[in-house]
Amino acid sequence: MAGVSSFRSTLSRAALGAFAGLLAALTALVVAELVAGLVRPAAGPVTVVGGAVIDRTPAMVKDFAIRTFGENDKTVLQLGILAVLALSAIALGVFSLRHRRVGAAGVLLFGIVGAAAALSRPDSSSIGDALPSIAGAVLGALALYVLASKANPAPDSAVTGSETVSGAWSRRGFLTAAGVTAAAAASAGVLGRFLSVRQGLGAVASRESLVLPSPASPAPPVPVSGQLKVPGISPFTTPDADFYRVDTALTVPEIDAGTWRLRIHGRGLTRPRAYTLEQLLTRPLIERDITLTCVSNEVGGPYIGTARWLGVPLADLLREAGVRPPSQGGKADQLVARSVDGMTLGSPVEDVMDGRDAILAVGMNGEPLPFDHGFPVRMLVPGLYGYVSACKWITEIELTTFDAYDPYWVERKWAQRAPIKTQSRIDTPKPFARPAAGPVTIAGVAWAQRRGVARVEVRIDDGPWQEADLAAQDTVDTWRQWSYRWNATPGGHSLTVRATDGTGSVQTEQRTRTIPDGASGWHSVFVTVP
Ligand SMILES: Nc1nc2c(c(=O)[nH]1)N[C@H]1C(S)=C(S)[C@@H](COP(=O)(O)O)O[C@H]1N2
Ligand SMILES: [Mo]
Repeated sequence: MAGVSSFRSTLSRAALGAFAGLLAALTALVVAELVAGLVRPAAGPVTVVGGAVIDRTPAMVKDFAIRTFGENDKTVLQLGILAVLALSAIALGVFSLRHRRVGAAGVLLFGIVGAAAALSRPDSSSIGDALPSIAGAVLGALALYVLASKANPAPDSAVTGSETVSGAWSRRGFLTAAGVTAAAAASAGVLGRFLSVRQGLGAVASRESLVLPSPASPAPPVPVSGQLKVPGISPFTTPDADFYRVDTALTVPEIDAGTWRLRIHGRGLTRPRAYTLEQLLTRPLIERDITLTCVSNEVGGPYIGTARWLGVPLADLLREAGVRPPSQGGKADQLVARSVDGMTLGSPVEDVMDGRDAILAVGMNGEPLPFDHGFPVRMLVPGLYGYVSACKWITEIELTTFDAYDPYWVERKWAQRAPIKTQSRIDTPKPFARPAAGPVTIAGVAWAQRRGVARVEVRIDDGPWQEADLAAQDTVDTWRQWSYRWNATPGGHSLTVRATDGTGSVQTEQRTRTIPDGASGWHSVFVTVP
């Protein structure tokens, strides 16, 4: 009997400890986020630890995460961090019932890890970035210490056996302490939320009040014959809300356009330059349709989209600053773009200055850039995968060499140079669809930026390659829609597509992985005709 009841009381003591631990951890987190709201939102512990994890994740794992969780990869990471914290909090809480000093010290240790992560972030510029984690940990440790004390019998109460333990600790004292802690955490949480919303307001207002000038060189309208009306095909222009997003930012930078600056410096410049957004907007702007593609896109994958971009021609800006391409004796062969969150992307100077429409974009489909896509300014270089060209939230351009500097992804084993490979995708029918026998429209998109798409062919099972109908080409920098009328017969069928680019090269059948310079191979879809 005594055994059972002491087991039960041990269990309820453990629950008490777990509860204390969780409450202390919650306090720590909420206080840390509140202080981050005051110092710098991006210095919050979950953001900095998440960022540090992302940076240290091997490319294969990162590729797996993007593949498996898609654009939810960051949510999964944050939930993972919170789960680790919760489990540690429970363990520390239970442990602190017996050793409350050590338990509290354990909480402080987490604070030190958070502070170290904050200071090691590439966008950290001040020791103040350690403050959120430290402040949170101090208050969390205090909360755990007090709760653990209240959960124990007062020192002078006689403990005569396990039966009396549960009676000896001050239930009321513990509940009061827990209530006060919870209320404090809740108010800190509300205040923190308020502060971070207010911080973002300046950026939001600057975006809302931004009036995009009309382009000196507008894009011609997309030809009507460039847009097929097949249900299920990707629209020629991808709406902003549907445009894929790939980046390492756990907190999307919200930049106030009024304080934004772009610095250009490095080799071959007569002198460093700096531009405000206003200065950029007084220059002649160009408007172009450009299809952006991610190197992490699997064959048949979703990380591609086309938008109408408005911005400043980058080559003009560079030429004005004295930069020459290597082919004309320029000293720098790599242009490194740096974002406010410390991301670096390197493009060949030769490509940027060879006459293609490399731009510093301010507008996307008629609107200022959405925050997710780089407001206020991002770079785009047609023909290059995003990770070597499309810097969002750009704030610095440095002219250097490929020998002298490896940007973020190159340091992580991706290729230094990465022109986009010729690819095609079947949008409809979807994999494992069950279309009725008879005429079925197979359709999709094909792309080979800078070279253009000259031909698309479709193959049913092991049959001959058949020419698909092509939508009119918008430009060589955009994808091209295609369709093929198939007379479907009952049974299982595999549908395959391949494209030929403007130079006459046929898309290779050879399957490669996304690492190091983009996936290749043919896209196939299996369907069953009932
Ligand atoms: N600052 C910053 N810019 C970035 C990235 C990033 O992680 N940080 N990712 C790049 C990659 S890998 C791609 S494919 C494109 C994606 O742009 P999008 O999110 O607007 O589609 O942005 C590029 N620019
Ligand atoms: Mo990418």
